[in-house]
Amino acid sequence: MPNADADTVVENFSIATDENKLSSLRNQQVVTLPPDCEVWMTGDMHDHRTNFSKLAAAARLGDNPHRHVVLHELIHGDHFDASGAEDSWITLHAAAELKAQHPSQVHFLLANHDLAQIHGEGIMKSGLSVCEAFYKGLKRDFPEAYHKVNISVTEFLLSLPLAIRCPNGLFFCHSLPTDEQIASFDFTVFDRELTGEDYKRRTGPVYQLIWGRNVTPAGVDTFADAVNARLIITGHQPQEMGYAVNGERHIIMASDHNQGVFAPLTTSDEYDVDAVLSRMKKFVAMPAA
Ligand SMILES: [Mn+2]
Repeated sequence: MPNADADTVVENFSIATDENKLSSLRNQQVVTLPPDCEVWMTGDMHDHRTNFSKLAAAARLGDNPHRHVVLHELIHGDHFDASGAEDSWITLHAAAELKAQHPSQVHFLLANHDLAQIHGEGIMKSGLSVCEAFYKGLKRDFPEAYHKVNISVTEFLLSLPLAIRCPNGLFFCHSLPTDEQIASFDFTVFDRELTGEDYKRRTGPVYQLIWGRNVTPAGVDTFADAVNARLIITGHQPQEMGYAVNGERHIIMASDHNQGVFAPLTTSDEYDVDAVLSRMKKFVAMPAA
């Protein structure tokens, strides 16, 4: 059982939600980081508690006020009990708590698992709904306060921005639409309020952005030019070796296993793909937190 009571959990999610929405770095669905800062980019975390702890400990955000950390797809991992309850709310809450403690330094990206959890359906694993398993974990751990905890989780997930930009042209988002979708993609999605239509399966630009797979380097070029990005870093597609290079302007990262990586970068240095790769660190090589 986690060492947190329902009121504390709800309070941390609520603070993190407000900080996500009200950040002075945020304009509509995009957070723009300041120049001359560090930014530690990660890939999907999927409740990998060791990697999350290592990252949070190594970042020492309190001692490094110019260091930013980007997190995404924290939920839906491998911690199931015998009844099928899954408690990745623990890592999501740890991240929300980190945001509450260092609001201007911790940033999130909306991911497809978040959207599935908001809707309560949409992703199956071994024939079981991972969203149902997540609910079961909340019900097991907060039998009295389940509804209010669940609402605070949903509101937190809904408050996550779609993208993060840096002054040096780095652009971070969870994934990219397919080539076919990019041809008619609604790029205004980054710069306006969202509606239900934006989240709609297949046709909504939010859905396309966070569910898309297998974009080609040509598609990346079109997308990157449209958002005025030099280099795009995403997660979403699993990477056994921790990362993959997709042409000259796109790197895919994973942070959800031992060989997973993170990339300590800056918001002002100019990077090409090789320069980012040379900065990457594997979680397995980091000291235990
Ligand atoms: Mn994903």
